[in-house]
Amino acid sequence: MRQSCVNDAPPVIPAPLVSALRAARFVAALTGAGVSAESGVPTFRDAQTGLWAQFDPLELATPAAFARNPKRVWDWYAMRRERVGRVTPNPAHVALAVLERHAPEFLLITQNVDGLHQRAGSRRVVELHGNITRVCCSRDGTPAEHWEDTDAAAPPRCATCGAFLRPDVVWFEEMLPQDALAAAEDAASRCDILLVVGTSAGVYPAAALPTLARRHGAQVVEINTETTPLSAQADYALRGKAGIVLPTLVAAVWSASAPPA
Ligand code: BV8
Repeated sequence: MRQSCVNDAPPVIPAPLVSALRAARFVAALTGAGVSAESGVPTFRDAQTGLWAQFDPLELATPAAFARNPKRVWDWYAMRRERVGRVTPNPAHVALAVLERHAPEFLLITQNVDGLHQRAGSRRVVELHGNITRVCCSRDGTPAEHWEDTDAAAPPRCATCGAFLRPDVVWFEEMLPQDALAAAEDAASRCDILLVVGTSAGVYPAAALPTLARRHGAQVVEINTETTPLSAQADYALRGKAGIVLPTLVAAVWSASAPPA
């Protein structure tokens, strides 16, 4: 069932979906870059701007790119880290934090690396692809709390072993953190409803989670401004901006009831 909001008007949330969310024991959410778009964080597929316009993210976010030109990759992440530090969560992030307080069981599975869900108050968060605000040793993953980015030709180095530091994110062709993926797959297998918000559903294994949820009997609700490869298999496709649709959905389902203490 498709619902659209035209010109940012809040969508009508289908009554069966309202009832299903009220009755749901376990609600899970899978988010992508679209949930941070209204905070001013460019989506992964947005055209890169300025110095980075000539690069495809798929060619920067890889171990080979880092091995080939560590300073270029380090600087791309430093620019994105600085940008993320300047933005704030939007109503979509806040709505998911409110939803967490209402649902008997809830898990937020994010592909995003910007940390905005936690800044909006979400506590049950699984970061499938790491977090751009964290930095670690490129040799053994040891977290680095402080670093001096003073060398114009190379990334900062690990204070312990001298290897280059790197962003604590999962690059393409790197394995996801096993504990994060296991928690996400468990939630997809057990949830009653999976909200899939602001993702082009094209990066695996995250993109396989909605299929896993449906296979285990969950209803899948897609919230996106556009149609994606997931849209056809979603039980509900709410077309519109996450910052408008999610608050509307949460209000329609739980407005009458205060969140449990
Ligand atoms: C792995 C961190 C094993 C870094 C990221 C061939 C077929 C299938 C799979 C593969 C294949 N070849 C290789 C693979 C595996 C590969 C993959 O899936 N590739 C894709 C490109 C085909 N996956 C991997 O490599 C993963 N690891 O599989 O390990 C392995 C080992 C060796 C070799 C092969 C496999 C690791 C994947 C993790 C990569 N790291 N991020 C960084 O951020 O720099 S992924 C990165 O891109 C994001 O984290 C995110 O996950 C993804 C972008 O997706 P979205 O979040 O969906 O963003 P996007 O811009 O695409 O879409 C935004 C959506 O929002 C749009 O739909 C838009 O309409 C919507 N929208 C916009 N505004 C709004 C909105 N919606 C609502 N409201 C709005 N306001």
